[in-house]
Amino acid sequence: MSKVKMISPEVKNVPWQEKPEGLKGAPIWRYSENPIIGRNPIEGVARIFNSAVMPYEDGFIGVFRGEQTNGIPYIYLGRSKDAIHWEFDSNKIPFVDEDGNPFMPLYAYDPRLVKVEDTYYIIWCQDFYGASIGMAKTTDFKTFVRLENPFIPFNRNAVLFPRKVNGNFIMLSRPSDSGHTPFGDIFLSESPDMVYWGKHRHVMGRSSEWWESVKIGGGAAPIETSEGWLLFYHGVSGTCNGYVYSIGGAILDIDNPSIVKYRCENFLLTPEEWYEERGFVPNVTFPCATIHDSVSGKIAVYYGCADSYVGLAFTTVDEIVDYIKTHSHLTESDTEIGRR
Ligand code: BMA
Repeated sequence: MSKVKMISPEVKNVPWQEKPEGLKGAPIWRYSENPIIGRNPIEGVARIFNSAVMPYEDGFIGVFRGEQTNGIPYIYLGRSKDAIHWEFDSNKIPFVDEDGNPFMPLYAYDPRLVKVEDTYYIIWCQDFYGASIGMAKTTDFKTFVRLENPFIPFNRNAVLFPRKVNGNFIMLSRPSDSGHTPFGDIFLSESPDMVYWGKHRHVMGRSSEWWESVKIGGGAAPIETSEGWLLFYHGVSGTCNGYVYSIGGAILDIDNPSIVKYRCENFLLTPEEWYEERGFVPNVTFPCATIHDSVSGKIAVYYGCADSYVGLAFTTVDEIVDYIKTHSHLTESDTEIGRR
């Protein structure tokens, strides 16, 4: 039984490995068999990474960023019994518009998968006169209906909350440029209907900590806990050899998630294994989902590695919340509720 409560279903078959002996200080530990998805996983797809998974029926389901052999990313559906070994559909997800006509964006990447009430939402980055957010919904993982784009360009990083707050859907996003964006803070927007988005608020900015001094962006769908919304996000540092993407952690106010209660000044995980440091884009750890069990307090974090692989790491809600609180450092830009 955990001290901190996660307000979410029990997931008995959450993937899990105990923390290795002697791993001092680190609040998250990697799965020893990482990466869980290697190169060329589907015919015509060179790499799968930055992907989101969740429990479904008696197993798990996920939406995967598949980089085709022509270099263009699309989203593929995958299923698993244990959330470690995955089987993928050989074709990309066939989105349709609200009239049932085929809709396929020019490209689609970094999908998130979030269930709100009885509907599963997929949120990703696609072209709309530059990088923008695309969305679709499904209730059966057979028909995927494209929704209106929530935001105008440019924006490439959106994460939906798993329940409405004060009656509205809540989405984090990171406005950007159309290129490799040398800046970026996390903002929050609300919607009564998943069509019209407003009440935009600033949540948190890139910080003075070196590991996240260039830009930050939402990661996994926030986990509701008795301490607030637990958010795993990515933070980017600029080096003379390019960007380095690490995983960070914060806890947002439960009723007003634009307020940051705690924000960890240390990264939780940074590239250091071969599959994180070496690949199509070296030095990237990019969280997109968690699977978590409210009874045991176990959390499995899914993250893209070096734009080439999917990795899995573990923590518990007690350990991660304690670590974030112990190492919390807030700045003025984390606590404002947004300039009107
Ligand atoms: C970001 C996104 C991610 C990617 C990262 C590192 O801008 O495009 O998909 O993992 O760059 O290349």
